[in-house]
Amino acid sequence: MKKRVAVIGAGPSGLAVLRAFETARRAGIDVPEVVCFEKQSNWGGLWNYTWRTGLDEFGEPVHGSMYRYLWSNGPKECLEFADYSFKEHFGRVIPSYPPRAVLHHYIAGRVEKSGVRAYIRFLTPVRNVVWSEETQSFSVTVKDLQKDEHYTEAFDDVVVANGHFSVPNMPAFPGIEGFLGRVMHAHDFRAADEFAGKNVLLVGSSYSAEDIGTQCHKYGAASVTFSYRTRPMGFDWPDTFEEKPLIARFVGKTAYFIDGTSKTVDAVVLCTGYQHSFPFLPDDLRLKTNNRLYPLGLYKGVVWERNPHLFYIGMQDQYYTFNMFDAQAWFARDVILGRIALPHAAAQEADIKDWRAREEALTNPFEAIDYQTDYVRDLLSATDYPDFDVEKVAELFKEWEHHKVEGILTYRNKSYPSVLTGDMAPVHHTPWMEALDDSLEAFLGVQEAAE
Ligand code: FAD
Ligand code: NA0
Repeated sequence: MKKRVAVIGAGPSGLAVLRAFETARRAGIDVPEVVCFEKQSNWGGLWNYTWRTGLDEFGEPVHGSMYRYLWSNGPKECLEFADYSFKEHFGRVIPSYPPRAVLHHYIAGRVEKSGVRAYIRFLTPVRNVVWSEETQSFSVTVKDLQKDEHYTEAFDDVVVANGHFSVPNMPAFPGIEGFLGRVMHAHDFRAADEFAGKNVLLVGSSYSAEDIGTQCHKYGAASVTFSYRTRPMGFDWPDTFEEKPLIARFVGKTAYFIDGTSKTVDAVVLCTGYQHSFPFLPDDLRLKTNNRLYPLGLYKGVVWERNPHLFYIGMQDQYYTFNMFDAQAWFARDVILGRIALPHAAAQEADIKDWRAREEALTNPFEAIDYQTDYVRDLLSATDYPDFDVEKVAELFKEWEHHKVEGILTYRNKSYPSVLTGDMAPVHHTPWMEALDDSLEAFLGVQEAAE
């Protein structure tokens, strides 16, 4: 009987797995039957925007954490698929920081062309995964949301690609229950217009806080206050921004910080990160980690150490995204196809410990970029995923870091060269702070007219 592989999730990570198998199949290799279960009605994962928050029309938790007016926070040249350039997709060069809809178009375009949609069962969340030692296979139970029915199928291998920026990490602060205004997590933030003219407090000092704060400013917030736990972001913020330490308590609409200062605000957005969540997995198969560059338990960051038939894609904290998911997917595919032989348990353990020790010694973002670059290079060396110049990508990431320090509101106006085609991206027709329309048509259409 043909081997069967289940893929959980059709976001960039799950789609990378489908693409990897399809590429092998088209090269004449005998590949297993692949079935991808996706709980949403379309592919693209977080990039598939939804206006919904809370529960969806089926009572399922809404996966989406992206919001209107979201533009890529890193240069597209750092995430370009090595087997499908932006130029190939759009037929011409485009600026370096596209809005969400443009990146969704790019992600979808590649898989549309490789015809993998037929392998995906949409509106089908995975509910339960059980491993049988006896049959050496998994029973995967899913729900067909449209038919309102559960069913179970057997698989030889399971690839978990359900993302890890969807289930909020929600701390509480004394008095927050009495806050006289809007309180939400970044997961439920949808549009900055809501905060025009308002004073907004963002808890956290990472990408969500930085981006939602600048969005609120762009769309007319009266002031933006950040509250950090460990250290401030330290950018050269405009005058209406402030960075404060942790909140001690709320009284009415006023936040009191641990340094004794206070700020009266209209809304609080908890930009406090996300939890890895796998409610469909039993404890012995379940990755337990926080958001970091090298979670424990995964050989090469991909293969579940305790069961080599289980794989995880995209579970690391991410500088690299789409191209790293591809490198991981190609690796998982080749283990499943028997083209990569796994070393014995002690060697796997030693490899994981080595990567983890290196991760723990990192002291700044530049070292972290080099570290993830090494990781991607290591994966690339094991498969036939098209080689790309990871050293050049690392340089672009470092330039990006410098550009953010130079101007947190202007870095998205910069351009970078493609490491695949060598083409320099054109400057966008409108500076990011003035580009209020984030549609694909506005981004590409006016560009055409401007050329
Ligand atoms: P996801 O995109 O989360 O996709 C997971 C998929 O699994 C979803 O389709 C979901 O519906 C499905 N799923 C979940 N549970 C189940 C289940 N039980 N059964 C079946 N299906 C299930 N990265 C960048 O490179 N550039 C950016 O600018 C950028 N911006 C971001 C902005 C925000 C607000 C966030 C939260 C993340 C951003 N990212 C960005 C990082 C993002 O994580 C990756 O780009 C990418 O979406 C990760 O892909 P994924 O497939 O691993 O996960
Ligand atoms: P993210 O910013 O949502 O990005 C996810 C932050 O939360 C850290 O600053 C952490 O502080 C803080 N925090 C956690 N618990 C806290 C508590 N109890 N009190 C106060 N602060 C607390 O999450 P993280 O994990 O980076 O930071 C958590 C992903 O979303 C990223 O990959 C990012 O690229 C992506 N993203 C992209 C965009 C765009 O592209 C926008 C938003 C998010 P500490 O003390 O641990 O440092 C536009």
